[in-house]
Amino acid sequence: MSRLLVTGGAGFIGSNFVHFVLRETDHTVTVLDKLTYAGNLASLDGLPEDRFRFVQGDITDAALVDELTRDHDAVVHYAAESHNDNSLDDPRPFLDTNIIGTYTLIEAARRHDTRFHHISTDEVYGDLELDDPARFTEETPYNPSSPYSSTKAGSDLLVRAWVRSFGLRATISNCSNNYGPYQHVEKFIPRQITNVLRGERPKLYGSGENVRDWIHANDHSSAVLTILDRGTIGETYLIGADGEKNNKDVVELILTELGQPADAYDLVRDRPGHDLRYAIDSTRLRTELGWTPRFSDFAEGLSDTIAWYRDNEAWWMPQKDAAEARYRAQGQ
Ligand code: NAD
Ligand code: TDX
Repeated sequence: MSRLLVTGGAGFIGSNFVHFVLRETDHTVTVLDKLTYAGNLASLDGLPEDRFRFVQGDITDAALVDELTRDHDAVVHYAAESHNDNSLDDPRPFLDTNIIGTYTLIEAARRHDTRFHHISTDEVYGDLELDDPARFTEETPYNPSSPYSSTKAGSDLLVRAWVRSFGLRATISNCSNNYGPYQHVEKFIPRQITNVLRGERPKLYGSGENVRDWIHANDHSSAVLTILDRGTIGETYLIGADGEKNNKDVVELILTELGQPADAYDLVRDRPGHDLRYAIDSTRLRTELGWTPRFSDFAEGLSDTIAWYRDNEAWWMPQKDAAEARYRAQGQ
Protein backbone atom coordinates (compact mmCIF):
# COMPACT_ATOMS: atom_id res chain seq x y z
CA MET A 1 0.00 0.00 0.00
CA SER A 2 1.29 3.47 -0.92
CA ARG A 3 0.21 7.00 -0.09
CA LEU A 4 -0.20 8.80 -3.43
CA LEU A 5 -0.33 12.57 -3.84
CA VAL A 6 -2.20 13.27 -7.10
CA THR A 7 -1.95 16.82 -8.42
CA GLY A 8 -4.77 17.99 -10.71
CA GLY A 9 -7.00 15.17 -9.43
CA ALA A 10 -10.17 17.23 -9.91
CA GLY A 11 -9.50 17.53 -13.65
CA PHE A 12 -10.40 15.11 -16.42
CA ILE A 13 -7.60 12.53 -16.45
CA GLY A 14 -6.61 13.03 -12.82
CA SER A 15 -10.14 12.28 -11.55
CA ASN A 16 -10.37 9.19 -13.76
CA PHE A 17 -7.02 8.06 -12.29
CA VAL A 18 -8.20 8.60 -8.71
CA HIS A 19 -11.37 6.54 -9.30
CA PHE A 20 -9.27 3.84 -10.99
CA VAL A 21 -6.67 3.65 -8.18
CA LEU A 22 -9.25 3.50 -5.40
CA ARG A 23 -11.15 0.78 -7.29
CA GLU A 24 -8.20 -1.37 -8.42
CA THR A 25 -5.59 -1.02 -5.61
CA ASP A 26 -5.35 -0.51 -1.84
CA HIS A 27 -3.39 2.76 -2.13
CA THR A 28 -4.62 5.90 -0.40
CA VAL A 29 -4.93 9.14 -2.37
CA THR A 30 -4.61 12.83 -1.54
CA VAL A 31 -5.64 15.17 -4.34
CA LEU A 32 -3.99 18.61 -4.54
CA ASP A 33 -5.96 20.80 -6.94
CA LYS A 34 -6.46 24.55 -7.30
CA LEU A 35 -9.96 24.12 -8.76
CA THR A 36 -9.38 26.40 -11.73
CA TYR A 37 -12.19 26.67 -14.32
CA ALA A 38 -11.13 23.10 -15.37
CA GLY A 39 -11.37 21.48 -11.94
CA ASN A 40 -14.67 20.07 -10.68
CA LEU A 41 -15.16 18.59 -7.21
CA ALA A 42 -18.22 16.73 -8.49
CA SER A 43 -15.82 14.52 -10.47
CA LEU A 44 -14.63 13.11 -7.13
CA ASP A 45 -18.06 12.33 -5.66
CA GLY A 46 -18.58 8.94 -4.04
CA LEU A 47 -14.98 8.05 -3.15
CA PRO A 48 -14.24 6.10 0.07
CA GLU A 49 -13.62 8.66 2.84
CA ASP A 50 -11.10 6.51 4.71
CA ARG A 51 -8.76 6.33 1.70
CA PHE A 52 -9.27 9.70 0.02
CA ARG A 53 -8.59 13.33 0.96
CA PHE A 54 -8.98 16.55 -1.03
CA VAL A 55 -6.75 19.60 -0.54
CA GLN A 56 -7.51 22.78 -2.45
CA GLY A 57 -4.26 24.56 -3.30
CA ASP A 58 -1.83 25.71 -5.95
CA ILE A 59 1.16 23.61 -7.05
CA THR A 60 3.22 26.83 -7.11
CA ASP A 61 2.68 27.20 -3.32
CA ALA A 62 6.10 25.91 -2.15
CA ALA A 63 5.22 25.57 1.57
CA LEU A 64 2.05 23.57 0.93
CA VAL A 65 3.73 21.40 -1.71
CA ASP A 66 6.67 20.71 0.61
CA GLU A 67 4.43 19.58 3.47
CA LEU A 68 2.27 17.33 1.28
CA THR A 69 5.22 15.82 -0.59
CA ARG A 70 6.95 14.97 2.71
CA ASP A 71 3.90 13.01 3.88
CA HIS A 72 3.45 10.83 0.76
CA ASP A 73 5.31 7.92 -0.86
CA ALA A 74 4.80 9.10 -4.44
CA VAL A 75 3.62 12.16 -6.36
CA VAL A 76 1.66 11.63 -9.58
CA HIS A 77 1.66 15.00 -11.32
CA TYR A 78 -1.35 15.70 -13.57
CA ALA A 79 -2.02 19.37 -12.72
CA ALA A 80 -1.62 21.62 -15.74
CA GLU A 81 -3.21 24.25 -17.87
CA SER A 82 -4.20 21.81 -20.60
CA HIS A 83 -6.05 23.48 -23.47
CA ASN A 84 -4.20 24.55 -26.62
CA ASP A 85 -6.82 27.12 -27.67
CA ASN A 86 -6.59 28.88 -24.28
CA SER A 87 -2.80 28.93 -24.53
CA LEU A 88 -3.04 30.82 -27.83
CA ASP A 89 -5.30 33.41 -26.18
CA ASP A 90 -3.29 33.87 -22.93
CA PRO A 91 -0.07 31.87 -22.46
CA ARG A 92 0.87 33.23 -19.01
CA PRO A 93 -1.05 30.73 -16.78
CA PHE A 94 0.60 27.92 -18.79
CA LEU A 95 4.06 29.16 -17.84
CA ASP A 96 3.08 29.60 -14.19
CA THR A 97 1.43 26.22 -13.67
CA ASN A 98 3.20 23.96 -16.15
CA ILE A 99 6.74 25.29 -15.66
CA ILE A 100 6.90 26.89 -12.19
CA GLY A 101 4.39 24.41 -10.75
CA THR A 102 6.42 21.43 -11.96
CA TYR A 103 9.64 23.06 -10.69
CA THR A 104 8.03 23.56 -7.25
CA LEU A 105 6.99 19.90 -7.08
CA ILE A 106 10.32 18.40 -8.17
CA GLU A 107 12.21 20.57 -5.70
CA ALA A 108 10.01 19.20 -2.90
CA ALA A 109 10.35 15.62 -4.22
CA ARG A 110 14.13 16.03 -4.32
CA ARG A 111 14.26 17.35 -0.73
CA HIS A 112 12.19 14.44 0.60
CA ASP A 113 13.43 11.77 -1.88
CA THR A 114 9.82 11.13 -2.90
CA ARG A 115 9.09 8.98 -5.97
CA PHE A 116 7.78 11.27 -8.73
CA HIS A 117 5.79 10.48 -11.87
CA HIS A 118 5.34 13.26 -14.42
CA ILE A 119 2.32 13.15 -16.74
CA SER A 120 3.01 14.60 -20.17
CA THR A 121 1.72 14.59 -23.71
CA ASP A 122 2.67 13.41 -27.19
CA GLU A 123 2.35 17.05 -28.30
CA VAL A 124 5.93 17.69 -27.13
CA TYR A 125 7.04 15.92 -30.34
CA GLY A 126 5.24 18.33 -32.69
CA ASP A 127 3.24 16.74 -35.50
CA LEU A 128 3.49 14.19 -38.33
CA GLU A 129 2.35 14.42 -41.95
CA LEU A 130 -1.05 12.82 -42.67
CA ASP A 131 0.46 10.31 -45.12
CA ASP A 132 3.62 9.57 -43.09
CA PRO A 133 3.75 5.97 -41.80
CA ALA A 134 6.01 7.11 -38.91
CA ARG A 135 4.84 7.28 -35.29
CA PHE A 136 6.36 9.00 -32.25
CA THR A 137 8.81 6.97 -30.13
CA GLU A 138 10.78 7.82 -26.98
CA GLU A 139 13.65 8.84 -29.31
CA THR A 140 11.66 11.39 -31.39
CA PRO A 141 13.19 14.90 -31.01
CA TYR A 142 11.13 17.51 -29.15
CA ASN A 143 9.46 20.03 -31.49
CA PRO A 144 6.40 21.54 -29.76
CA SER A 145 4.08 23.89 -31.68
CA SER A 146 1.88 25.78 -29.21
CA PRO A 147 2.41 27.70 -25.97
CA TYR A 148 0.71 24.74 -24.19
CA SER A 149 2.92 22.04 -25.71
CA SER A 150 6.10 24.09 -25.32
CA THR A 151 5.44 24.49 -21.58
CA LYS A 152 4.80 20.72 -21.30
CA ALA A 153 8.09 20.11 -23.17
CA GLY A 154 9.86 22.50 -20.79
CA SER A 155 8.44 20.69 -17.76
CA ASP A 156 9.59 17.30 -19.14
CA LEU A 157 13.11 18.67 -19.57
CA LEU A 158 13.13 20.00 -16.00
CA VAL A 159 12.23 16.52 -14.71
CA ARG A 160 14.97 14.91 -16.83
CA ALA A 161 17.54 17.40 -15.54
CA TRP A 162 16.50 16.80 -11.91
CA VAL A 163 16.95 13.04 -12.45
CA ARG A 164 20.42 13.46 -13.86
CA SER A 165 21.75 16.25 -11.66
CA PHE A 166 20.01 15.55 -8.34
CA GLY A 167 19.09 11.86 -8.50
CA LEU A 168 15.34 12.58 -8.46
CA ARG A 169 13.50 9.23 -8.52
CA ALA A 170 11.27 10.15 -11.45
CA THR A 171 9.63 8.65 -14.51
CA ILE A 172 7.82 10.45 -17.34
CA SER A 173 4.96 9.35 -19.57
CA ASN A 174 3.79 11.04 -22.77
CA CYS A 175 0.26 10.02 -23.69
CA SER A 176 -1.92 10.57 -26.74
CA ASN A 177 -5.42 12.18 -26.72
CA ASN A 178 -7.69 10.85 -23.96
CA TYR A 179 -11.46 10.43 -24.05
CA GLY A 180 -13.96 9.31 -21.41
CA PRO A 181 -16.16 10.75 -18.64
CA TYR A 182 -15.39 13.99 -16.72
CA GLN A 183 -13.68 15.77 -19.67
CA HIS A 184 -14.29 19.52 -19.79
CA VAL A 185 -16.73 20.70 -22.50
CA GLU A 186 -14.05 22.93 -24.05
CA LYS A 187 -12.31 19.80 -25.44
CA PHE A 188 -13.14 18.33 -28.85
CA ILE A 189 -15.20 15.20 -28.06
CA PRO A 190 -17.27 16.62 -25.14
CA ARG A 191 -17.84 19.87 -27.05
CA GLN A 192 -19.34 18.04 -30.01
CA ILE A 193 -21.41 15.59 -27.91
CA THR A 194 -22.88 18.39 -25.79
CA ASN A 195 -23.52 20.56 -28.85
CA VAL A 196 -25.62 17.81 -30.41
CA LEU A 197 -27.37 17.10 -27.09
CA ARG A 198 -28.33 20.83 -26.99
CA GLY A 199 -29.52 20.85 -30.62
CA GLU A 200 -26.42 22.70 -31.91
CA ARG A 201 -24.11 21.64 -34.72
CA PRO A 202 -20.59 20.25 -34.08
CA LYS A 203 -17.73 22.59 -35.08
CA LEU A 204 -14.78 21.19 -36.99
CA TYR A 205 -11.60 23.27 -37.29
CA GLY A 206 -10.29 23.75 -40.83
CA SER A 207 -11.04 20.79 -43.08
CA GLY A 208 -11.55 18.27 -40.24
CA GLU A 209 -8.69 16.12 -41.58
CA ASN A 210 -6.36 16.45 -38.57
CA VAL A 211 -5.66 13.10 -36.92
CA ARG A 212 -5.54 12.35 -33.19
CA ASP A 213 -4.58 9.00 -31.60
CA TRP A 214 -7.38 8.31 -29.09
CA ILE A 215 -7.01 6.34 -25.85
CA HIS A 216 -9.61 5.75 -23.12
CA ALA A 217 -8.75 7.52 -19.84
CA ASN A 218 -8.88 4.15 -18.00
CA ASP A 219 -6.15 2.77 -20.25
CA HIS A 220 -4.05 5.85 -19.49
CA SER A 221 -4.62 5.18 -15.76
CA SER A 222 -3.60 1.51 -15.97
CA ALA A 223 -0.45 2.52 -17.87
CA VAL A 224 0.51 5.08 -15.22
CA LEU A 225 0.00 2.54 -12.43
CA THR A 226 2.16 0.06 -14.36
CA ILE A 227 4.96 2.63 -14.65
CA LEU A 228 4.69 3.52 -10.95
CA ASP A 229 4.97 -0.19 -10.09
CA ARG A 230 7.60 -1.38 -12.54
CA GLY A 231 9.02 1.59 -14.48
CA THR A 232 12.77 2.23 -14.53
CA ILE A 233 13.79 5.46 -12.80
CA GLY A 234 14.85 8.11 -15.32
CA GLU A 235 12.92 6.51 -18.20
CA THR A 236 10.27 8.00 -20.46
CA TYR A 237 7.36 5.81 -21.63
CA LEU A 238 4.98 6.64 -24.47
CA ILE A 239 1.35 5.66 -23.84
CA GLY A 240 -1.00 4.98 -26.76
CA ALA A 241 -3.59 2.44 -27.88
CA ASP A 242 -3.39 2.53 -31.71
CA GLY A 243 -6.48 4.76 -31.94
CA GLU A 244 -5.76 7.05 -34.90
CA LYS A 245 -8.88 8.79 -36.27
CA ASN A 246 -9.41 12.02 -38.14
CA ASN A 247 -11.65 14.64 -36.52
CA LYS A 248 -14.31 14.40 -39.24
CA ASP A 249 -14.72 10.65 -38.66
CA VAL A 250 -15.13 11.22 -34.91
CA VAL A 251 -17.80 13.88 -35.44
CA GLU A 252 -19.65 11.61 -37.89
CA LEU A 253 -19.65 8.80 -35.31
CA ILE A 254 -21.06 11.15 -32.64
CA LEU A 255 -23.79 12.47 -34.97
CA THR A 256 -24.79 8.98 -36.08
CA GLU A 257 -24.87 7.63 -32.51
CA LEU A 258 -27.15 10.54 -31.53
CA GLY A 259 -29.52 9.95 -34.48
CA GLN A 260 -28.46 12.96 -36.60
CA PRO A 261 -27.36 13.06 -40.27
CA ALA A 262 -23.60 12.37 -40.45
CA ASP A 263 -22.94 15.67 -42.29
CA ALA A 264 -24.81 17.95 -39.84
CA TYR A 265 -21.63 19.81 -38.76
CA ASP A 266 -20.02 23.21 -39.51
CA LEU A 267 -16.46 23.86 -40.66
CA VAL A 268 -15.07 26.81 -38.67
CA ARG A 269 -11.87 28.88 -38.47
CA ASP A 270 -8.80 26.66 -38.08
CA ARG A 271 -6.61 26.72 -34.96
CA PRO A 272 -3.41 28.76 -35.64
CA GLY A 273 -0.43 26.37 -35.80
CA HIS A 274 -2.85 23.39 -35.70
CA ASP A 275 -0.85 20.14 -35.43
CA LEU A 276 -1.75 17.82 -38.31
CA ARG A 277 -1.35 14.35 -36.88
CA TYR A 278 -0.25 12.59 -33.69
CA ALA A 279 0.54 8.86 -33.54
CA ILE A 280 2.15 6.89 -30.71
CA ASP A 281 4.35 3.81 -30.84
CA SER A 282 3.99 2.36 -27.32
CA THR A 283 6.23 -0.69 -27.90
CA ARG A 284 8.53 0.08 -24.94
CA LEU A 285 5.67 0.17 -22.43
CA ARG A 286 4.15 -3.01 -23.86
CA THR A 287 7.31 -5.10 -24.18
CA GLU A 288 9.39 -3.88 -21.20
CA LEU A 289 6.56 -3.45 -18.68
CA GLY A 290 3.93 -5.83 -20.11
CA TRP A 291 1.12 -3.23 -20.36
CA THR A 292 -1.82 -3.72 -22.74
CA PRO A 293 -4.82 -1.44 -23.31
CA ARG A 294 -8.28 -2.85 -22.56
CA PHE A 295 -10.45 -0.45 -24.61
CA SER A 296 -9.61 -1.62 -28.13
CA ASP A 297 -12.94 -0.62 -29.75
CA PHE A 298 -13.08 3.18 -30.12
CA ALA A 299 -16.72 3.24 -31.33
CA GLU A 300 -17.79 1.31 -28.21
CA GLY A 301 -15.79 3.53 -25.82
CA LEU A 302 -17.17 6.62 -27.57
CA SER A 303 -20.71 5.30 -27.27
CA ASP A 304 -20.21 4.83 -23.48
CA THR A 305 -18.82 8.36 -23.27
CA ILE A 306 -21.81 9.78 -25.16
CA ALA A 307 -24.13 7.94 -22.74
CA TRP A 308 -22.21 9.43 -19.78
CA TYR A 309 -22.71 13.00 -21.06
CA ARG A 310 -26.38 12.26 -21.79
CA ASP A 311 -26.85 11.01 -18.21
CA ASN A 312 -24.77 13.71 -16.49
CA GLU A 313 -26.09 17.00 -17.85
CA ALA A 314 -25.88 18.57 -14.36
CA TRP A 315 -22.11 17.96 -14.42
CA TRP A 316 -21.41 19.78 -17.72
CA MET A 317 -24.26 22.24 -18.30
CA PRO A 318 -22.96 24.94 -15.87
CA GLN A 319 -19.74 25.22 -17.97
CA LYS A 320 -21.24 25.05 -21.43
CA ASP A 321 -22.37 28.64 -22.06
CA ALA A 322 -19.06 30.14 -20.92
CA ALA A 323 -17.06 27.69 -23.08
CA GLU A 324 -19.15 28.43 -26.16
CA ALA A 325 -18.93 32.21 -25.55
CA ARG A 326 -15.12 31.90 -25.59
CA TYR A 327 -15.25 29.96 -28.86
CA ARG A 328 -17.67 32.44 -30.47
CA ALA A 329 -15.28 35.28 -29.64
CA GLN A 330 -12.55 33.36 -31.53
CA GLY A 331 -14.78 32.63 -34.55
CA GLN A 332 -14.89 28.94 -33.66
P1 NAD B 1 -7.71 19.32 -17.10
O1 NAD B 1 -7.56 20.72 -17.60
O2 NAD B 1 -9.01 18.63 -17.27
O3 NAD B 1 -7.36 19.27 -15.53
C1 NAD B 1 -6.30 19.99 -14.98
C2 NAD B 1 -6.51 20.04 -13.46
O4 NAD B 1 -5.37 20.72 -12.88
C3 NAD B 1 -7.75 20.83 -13.02
O5 NAD B 1 -8.45 20.12 -12.03
C4 NAD B 1 -7.19 22.13 -12.47
O6 NAD B 1 -8.00 22.70 -11.45
C5 NAD B 1 -5.83 21.68 -11.95
N1 NAD B 1 -4.86 22.78 -11.88
C6 NAD B 1 -4.56 23.66 -12.87
N2 NAD B 1 -3.63 24.54 -12.44
C7 NAD B 1 -3.32 24.17 -11.16
C8 NAD B 1 -2.42 24.68 -10.18
N3 NAD B 1 -1.65 25.76 -10.44
N4 NAD B 1 -2.35 24.06 -8.98
C9 NAD B 1 -3.13 22.97 -8.72
N5 NAD B 1 -4.02 22.46 -9.60
C10 NAD B 1 -4.11 23.06 -10.80
O7 NAD B 1 -6.52 18.52 -17.78
P2 NAD B 1 -6.46 16.99 -18.28
O8 NAD B 1 -6.93 16.92 -19.67
O9 NAD B 1 -7.03 16.12 -17.24
O10 NAD B 1 -4.87 16.78 -18.31
C11 NAD B 1 -4.18 16.31 -17.15
C12 NAD B 1 -2.72 16.12 -17.48
O11 NAD B 1 -2.59 15.17 -18.52
C13 NAD B 1 -2.01 17.37 -17.98
O12 NAD B 1 -0.71 17.40 -17.45
C14 NAD B 1 -1.97 17.21 -19.49
O13 NAD B 1 -0.87 17.89 -20.04
C15 NAD B 1 -1.82 15.70 -19.60
N6 NAD B 1 -2.31 15.08 -20.85
C16 NAD B 1 -3.60 15.31 -21.25
C17 NAD B 1 -4.08 14.66 -22.39
C18 NAD B 1 -5.51 14.82 -22.86
O14 NAD B 1 -5.89 14.23 -23.85
N7 NAD B 1 -6.35 15.57 -22.16
C19 NAD B 1 -3.22 13.81 -23.11
C20 NAD B 1 -1.90 13.63 -22.67
C21 NAD B 1 -1.47 14.26 -21.53
O1 TDX C 1 -14.33 22.47 -31.47
C1 TDX C 1 -13.30 21.89 -31.82
N1 TDX C 1 -13.18 21.46 -33.12
C2 TDX C 1 -12.09 20.81 -33.58
O2 TDX C 1 -12.04 20.46 -34.77
C3 TDX C 1 -12.22 21.58 -30.90
C4 TDX C 1 -12.30 22.03 -29.46
C5 TDX C 1 -11.12 20.91 -31.38
N2 TDX C 1 -11.04 20.54 -32.69
C6 TDX C 1 -9.88 19.76 -33.16
C7 TDX C 1 -8.51 20.26 -32.77
C8 TDX C 1 -7.71 18.96 -32.66
O3 TDX C 1 -7.29 18.56 -33.96
O4 TDX C 1 -10.00 18.47 -32.51
C9 TDX C 1 -8.71 17.94 -32.16
C10 TDX C 1 -8.66 17.73 -30.65
O5 TDX C 1 -8.70 19.01 -30.03
P1 TDX C 1 -8.55 19.20 -28.44
O6 TDX C 1 -9.61 18.43 -27.73
O7 TDX C 1 -8.44 20.66 -28.16
O8 TDX C 1 -7.20 18.41 -28.13
P2 TDX C 1 -5.68 18.61 -28.64
O9 TDX C 1 -5.39 20.00 -29.04
O10 TDX C 1 -5.37 17.49 -29.58
O11 TDX C 1 -4.92 18.36 -27.22
C11 TDX C 1 -5.37 17.30 -26.32
O12 TDX C 1 -4.55 16.16 -26.43
C12 TDX C 1 -3.25 16.28 -25.96
C13 TDX C 1 -5.41 17.79 -24.89
O13 TDX C 1 -6.25 18.94 -24.79
C14 TDX C 1 -4.04 18.10 -24.40
O14 TDX C 1 -4.07 18.46 -23.02
C15 TDX C 1 -3.17 16.87 -24.56
O15 TDX C 1 -1.85 17.17 -24.25
